[in-house]
Amino acid sequence: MRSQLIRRSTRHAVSGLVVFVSLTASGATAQDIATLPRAAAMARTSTPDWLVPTGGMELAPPAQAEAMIETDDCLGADVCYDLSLRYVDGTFRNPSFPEDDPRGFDDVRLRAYAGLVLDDTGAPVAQNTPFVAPVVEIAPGDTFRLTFENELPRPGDMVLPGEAANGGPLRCSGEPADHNTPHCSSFNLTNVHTHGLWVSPLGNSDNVLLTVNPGIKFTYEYNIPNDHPTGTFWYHAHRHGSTAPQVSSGMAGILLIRGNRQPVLGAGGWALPGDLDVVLPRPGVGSYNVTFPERTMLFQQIAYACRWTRAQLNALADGGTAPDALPAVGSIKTDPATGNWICDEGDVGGVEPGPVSAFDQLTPAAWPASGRYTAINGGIQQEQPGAVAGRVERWRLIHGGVRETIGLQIRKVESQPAEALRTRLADSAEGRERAGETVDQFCSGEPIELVRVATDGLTRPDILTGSEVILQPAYREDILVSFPSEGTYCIVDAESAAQADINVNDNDSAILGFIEVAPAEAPLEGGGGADHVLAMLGQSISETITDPAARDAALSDLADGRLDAFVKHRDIADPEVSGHQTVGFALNLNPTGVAFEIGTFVPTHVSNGAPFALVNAASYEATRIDRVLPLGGVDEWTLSSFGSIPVGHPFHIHVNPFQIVEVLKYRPDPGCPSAEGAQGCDIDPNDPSTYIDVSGPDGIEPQYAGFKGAWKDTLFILPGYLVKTRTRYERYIGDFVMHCHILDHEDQGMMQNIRIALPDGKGGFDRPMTEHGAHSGG
Ligand SMILES: [Cu+2]
Repeated sequence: MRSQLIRRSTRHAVSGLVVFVSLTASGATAQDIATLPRAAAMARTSTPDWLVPTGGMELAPPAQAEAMIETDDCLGADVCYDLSLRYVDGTFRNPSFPEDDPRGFDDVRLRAYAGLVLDDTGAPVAQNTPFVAPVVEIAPGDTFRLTFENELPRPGDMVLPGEAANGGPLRCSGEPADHNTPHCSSFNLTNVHTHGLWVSPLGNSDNVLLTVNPGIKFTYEYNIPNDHPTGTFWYHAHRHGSTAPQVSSGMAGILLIRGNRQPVLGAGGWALPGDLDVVLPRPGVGSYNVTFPERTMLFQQIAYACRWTRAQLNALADGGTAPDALPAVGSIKTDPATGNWICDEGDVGGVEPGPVSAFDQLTPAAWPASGRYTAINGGIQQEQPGAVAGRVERWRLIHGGVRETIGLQIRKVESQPAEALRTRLADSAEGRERAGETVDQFCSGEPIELVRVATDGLTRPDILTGSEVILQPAYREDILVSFPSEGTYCIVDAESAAQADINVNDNDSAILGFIEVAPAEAPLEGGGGADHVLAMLGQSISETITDPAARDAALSDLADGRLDAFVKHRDIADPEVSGHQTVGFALNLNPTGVAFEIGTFVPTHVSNGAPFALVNAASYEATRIDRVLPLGGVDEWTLSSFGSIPVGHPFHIHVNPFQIVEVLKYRPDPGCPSAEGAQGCDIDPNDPSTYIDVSGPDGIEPQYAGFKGAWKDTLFILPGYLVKTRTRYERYIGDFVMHCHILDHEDQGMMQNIRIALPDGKGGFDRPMTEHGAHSGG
């Protein structure tokens, strides 16, 4: 992806209301395969230092854009963006049908973020990718103001799929008795979450307890502290009850924080962290011999469906379909042959509340059944251009999807001409069930080495190299990639082990996109793999770190495979820990349905089972504060997954990230953790010898290998494992949430309210406070 940065004068020419020109955004077409899906950058109204190229080059604006929205003035150093939420029309490629079949492209109408970008002439226009929000780029020290307007219909004005009892339009009425029950009345209520930012959770800041109703315009203000880490973050909708349907509609965008801070070496080691951006300069920003072109990929799982209308059912009946063979009005259209969701010519897909069950498009079974593919920056199976063999690229990967684990691999197209792959993708009618055959047949090269340098936006203390990056919902990973030779490469979502997949039954592997790689500019030494990447990184450190002692120390670290100079958070050692928390996720099938709960747990000594017992499990209650934590405290959190439905849950907590201490495999089945010993299945929570730590670089669970010591904000908690993390409650007080990032789980109750209070536990809050669950220590 080309640079997405846009310079703007402090007060740009267009202010106040601008006539909205066109709402219809054209989506992917056959021709787009040859161009690229590129996320446009959102227009900003000030120019931070890092945006000014020192090499005398101007940065290129985004290539295409179409509509126009209103803009706003912004004074001084503030950084201001405008964002609207409204229905947007577009088109998605449906690879289950050939391109020349009318069903090869589906028309959709989805709730979407509509932002402002600049076109080639510097004029503000709406982004060209309708279902991936514009990129936000900010810097430490910025005051980031986001003026957000919810232009969706009010709940009472919604017309739902299906029909009313009198045959008229079906309206959304009433509200559910329980706010964890999916209901149409929530679908158009929203707010904005800046995922991974270390900012205040209160007031106008990253406050997801706020509701922005239809018709409301509101300005968020995020004060990004000067010591905020730079990295790969994202923003998305987070209103309880509508998070899953809205993010499943594409209501997510890339949020990058960039910086140019040099690391500072002190007497006892690194005194101040530097920004990884310093040693990964992009082409055209500064003038360096070694540069790292950048691609940011937002992966989305847009779960649109088309539904039967009364007129279509009448036509079926007129055509001779027996009445008892007719689908229900408003039900999801499926292909009788494959069960995949289909849209007929003239249909418009959406993410809407079903007439029987509001979340019928968002169940665990729905996504695999749908046959949908994960999109990259709003495009399905599109080409990512501009790669050259031997160049080292920085890929910023963001899992902005809801319903599928991604096992990212890059594999070369071998033994087949690239044109055959294009033809295959254009002509195939295979559906997701057989997508893996295409991968096997065409993307048969060995996966290339991926050099992992940051996770969840935060620079890793140690570099991790491997052939696959497992991305769970909300994960980010910054990887360095160098293509060893020219040719065509597939971006593959490899099939995961069933347990490692959020659906516990992964889809077959699939091609998510592909890349044409031009010949190397000079002969490649060492084949262009991880060694080449690390050599180039070393050259760049030599060139970009200005203090000689710091340069030598950073190079010495690199020789040990470490990036300590660029790690924001210091390790949390045992003596610093002042308290403990336990978190047990539980998905329980009970007589009234499925309960989505979080509780705490206590150790118990057992044989052949989990050595912990879940207690105080409950679903989300908006008026209850589940944990009160002291500002300045440092807690060790122990997490596990329980429940009669044994699935993993991605734990996400707002405000403060956590460091992974260890991930312990304790379940005796299928193999006893202490190997063949006779007592191997006797689990004692107080006896560390009954566990295996799988978080080291050679850990046996790929999901966790190499995570020890890393800082993250989201972590998949597999059943049968015990995850220990530590976190500091720094700087910010207030109420916020932690939750499962399978967002339909969150909407249905797998969430807790967290309060960070002043160190004495008081803070002048006037809401009634009831503590729930075990709050031990701290
Ligand atoms: Cu969950």
